[in-house]
Amino acid sequence: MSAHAADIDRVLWLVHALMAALFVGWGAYFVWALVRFRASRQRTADPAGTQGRFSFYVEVGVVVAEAALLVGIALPLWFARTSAQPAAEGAVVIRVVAEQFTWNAHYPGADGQFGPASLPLISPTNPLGLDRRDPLGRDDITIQGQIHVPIHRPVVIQLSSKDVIHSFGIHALRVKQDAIPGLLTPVWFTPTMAGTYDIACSQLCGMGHYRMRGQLIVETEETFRKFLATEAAALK
Ligand SMILES: [Cu+2]
Repeated sequence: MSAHAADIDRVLWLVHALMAALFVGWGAYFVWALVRFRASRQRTADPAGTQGRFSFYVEVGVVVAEAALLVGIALPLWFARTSAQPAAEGAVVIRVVAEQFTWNAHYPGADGQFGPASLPLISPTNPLGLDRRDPLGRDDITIQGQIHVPIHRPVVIQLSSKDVIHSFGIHALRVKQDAIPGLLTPVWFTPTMAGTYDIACSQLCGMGHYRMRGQLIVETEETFRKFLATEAAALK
């Protein structure tokens, strides 16, 4: 559903395979220890077997293996994912502001620049406090509960929150990022399949958390342009 989804799935698979191996291995060892050291076979504890260096080497081996997983696989993947923000040209840049209990999408409009927003301007009809008198804000498009994006183009979302910590989760696209008040956090993805996907808040954020849903609508470039044109026309 998104360009990076297969990589995330591969890592999830690896983590599960490793956990399964550990679970089976430790479970087997546990059963073996129960049988081997049962009371009828050996009444009193005998520390002789624990005095060698074997367990020390095993522990060093475990530390080295885990460090290798972290430094060799996890960190490079994380840096590759978080440092590769697509250039603004060619990408669709959208501000998404979370609030209890909905998602606000803010498109920069024809000028490609976001208008300023301020707290005193926030009202039921202007949930983002967008300054419509400012030349940059006049053509901006805001929409609640839905985010429209074109297919096969990188989407960069500047994520923030109006009230508490929320989390922007689109499970079908393997996207998840916390939305934190006072911070602008970028998150990006390239949708590869048209359709409507659930946006689910993935941090417990209050009584209405369960209904904090939104829709991500992935559509053709043409339909996306039509959507922007219709919204722009409605502003006049
Ligand atoms: Cu939430």
